[in-house]
Amino acid sequence: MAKIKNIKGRQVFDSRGNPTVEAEIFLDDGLHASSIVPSGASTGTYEAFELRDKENKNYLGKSVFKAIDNINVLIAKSLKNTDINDQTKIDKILIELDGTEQKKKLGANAILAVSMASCKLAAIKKNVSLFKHLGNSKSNQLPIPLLNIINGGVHAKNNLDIQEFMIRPDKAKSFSEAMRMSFLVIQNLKSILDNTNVGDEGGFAPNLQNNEEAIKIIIKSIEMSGFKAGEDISICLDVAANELDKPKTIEYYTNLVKKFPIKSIEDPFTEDDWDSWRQLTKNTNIQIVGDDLFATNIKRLEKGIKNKSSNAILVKLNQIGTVSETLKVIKMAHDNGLKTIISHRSGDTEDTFIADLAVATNSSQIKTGSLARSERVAKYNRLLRIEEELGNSSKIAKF
Ligand code: 2PG
Ligand code: MG
Repeated sequence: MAKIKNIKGRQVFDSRGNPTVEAEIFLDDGLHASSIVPSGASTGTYEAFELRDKENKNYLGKSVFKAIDNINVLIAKSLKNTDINDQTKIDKILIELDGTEQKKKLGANAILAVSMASCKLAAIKKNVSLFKHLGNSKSNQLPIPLLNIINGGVHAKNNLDIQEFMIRPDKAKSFSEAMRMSFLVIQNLKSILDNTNVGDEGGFAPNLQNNEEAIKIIIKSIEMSGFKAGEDISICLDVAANELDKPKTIEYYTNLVKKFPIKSIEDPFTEDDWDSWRQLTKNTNIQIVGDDLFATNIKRLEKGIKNKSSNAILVKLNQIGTVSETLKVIKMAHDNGLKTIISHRSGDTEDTFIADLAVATNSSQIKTGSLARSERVAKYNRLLRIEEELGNSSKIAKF
C-alpha cells in the first residue's frame, strides 16, 4: 500500500490567462504527481460548482485561493494516509467531505484537481501509463478527433453564432493519419482566409456572412486537400444553444443536414428543452450530442436515456468533479448504446489527462480544439505517443 503523505494546492493560469487550480500529491516514498483543472465559457446550469474568490478585486474576482486553501487544509487532512491505489475511496472521501450536490463547499475545481492528480500518481507508482492504469486490457483504441477549426459564439469575437465548426477525419486508419488529414485541411483553410486570427480553441475566428459560409469554406478546404467531404472527413457542429440570442428550430437543423455533409450536432437546443432534443434525435440519423444537457451528470444522463434525447454524450471531468463519477457516466452511456466524446474546455491547460481518459474508456471520439495553441496540441501529441506505445495492438475508432 502506498499512502498519501501530503497534498499541496497552488494557483496557476489557464489558456485564457485566468487563474485556475493545480494540486500536487506526495507519497511517503517521495513520488509525486500534479494535475490542473480547466474552465469553460459556455457553461451549463447543471455543472459542478467552480469556486472563485468573487470579492478579490486584485484578480477581478477570478482568483481561486479559497479552493487552494480547501486543498491545503481540509482535503490534505482528510486524505492523509489513504491508499493512492484506491481511487473510489479517494473520490468518496472528497464527495462526502464536500457534502453538497454541486460541490459548492470545497469547489469542484479543488476536488477535481486532487482526484486527477491521485489517478496520475497511482499510475506512476505502478509504473504504467495513465491510460493503462485507468483502463483495462481492451484499452487499445484511439479516438477519432473532432477538431474545432472555425471558432464562433462565446469563444471568438466574430459574427458567427454557432460556437464550433469541426472536422472529423472519419476514414483515417490510424491516429497519426487522422492528424495528417486534419493538418492538410487546416493549412488549406488558412490559405483561403483573409484573417487567420484564432479563437479560444485554436480555430480561426474570421468574420463571415453567416454560419453557412463557414461550412462552405470548410468543405472547400477538405476538397482542396484531396478528400471527400462527408466520406473521408465529415463536419460536426457545436451550437452551444444555451448561449444563442435567437434559438434555432428542428427544421433549421434537418435542412442543414440535408444540404451539407454534417454528421454530428452538439447542443442544438437549450439544456431543459427535452422535447426538441427528443424530436431531433428521432428525425435524423446523425449523431446528436448532449453537452450542457447532461453536464456529465448521471441523473441527467438517466433522464436523457429514458427520453431518447440524444445518441451521444460529451464528457467533461469538471462538469461533475471527480474521476470516479466521470467513469460511471461513461459506463452508463456505453451500456445504453450512446457514443462518448471526451472533451477539453475552452479555458484549458497543459494537462493531457483527457487524452489518456479517451483511450482508457474506449471512447470513440475526442474533442480538443484545432492544431494551434499548445494546450490543445498537447492532447493530440499525447495521443500520438499513446498510439506509438500501443504499437501493433493499436486501432482507431471506426465511423
Ligand atoms: C463546449 C466547450 C468545449 P466551454 O461547449 O463543448 O468546446 O466549451 O468549455 O466554453 O463550455
Ligand atoms: Mg459544447
